[in-house]
Amino acid sequence: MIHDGGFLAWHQHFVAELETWLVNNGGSQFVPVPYWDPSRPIPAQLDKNNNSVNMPLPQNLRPAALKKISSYTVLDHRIVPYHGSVHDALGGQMPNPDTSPSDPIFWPFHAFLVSVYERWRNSSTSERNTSSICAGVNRLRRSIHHIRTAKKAAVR
Ligand SMILES: [Cu+2]
Repeated sequence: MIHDGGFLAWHQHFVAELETWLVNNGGSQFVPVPYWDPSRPIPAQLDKNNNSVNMPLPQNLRPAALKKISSYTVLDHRIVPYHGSVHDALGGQMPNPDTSPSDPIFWPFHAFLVSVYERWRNSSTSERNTSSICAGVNRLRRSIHHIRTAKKAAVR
């Protein structure tokens, strides 16, 4: 796990890598990777000896608070401790940074963190995207970018 300032950007990239792989290997129906919110029970198919955690997003990462976060660094510093506690509480392979990506819940959990990051990007006044229409357009632009990147990778 990366616990420095690049945490969120790195995880977004990591999830995107998996999505690219899925697109190139006949798994595009799983893209975008669905997210798992740690306040919900772990879906049975994804539970490999994990503990049920019931750990909702802390108040300071919920939508109202997110809107007031003015910098990436502040967001990153709020999400890192939550991320670490959920990893540790989940058990299975999740507490071990060397093996956690082999735990099925790893990906949907990180897709969830990426969704918090994207919600912030779309709501932050420090970004250009202040209206919901712009947010929709930006989402679309990102998926198109995704597909293009995936196609390029397939040609290589
Ligand atoms: Cu992690």
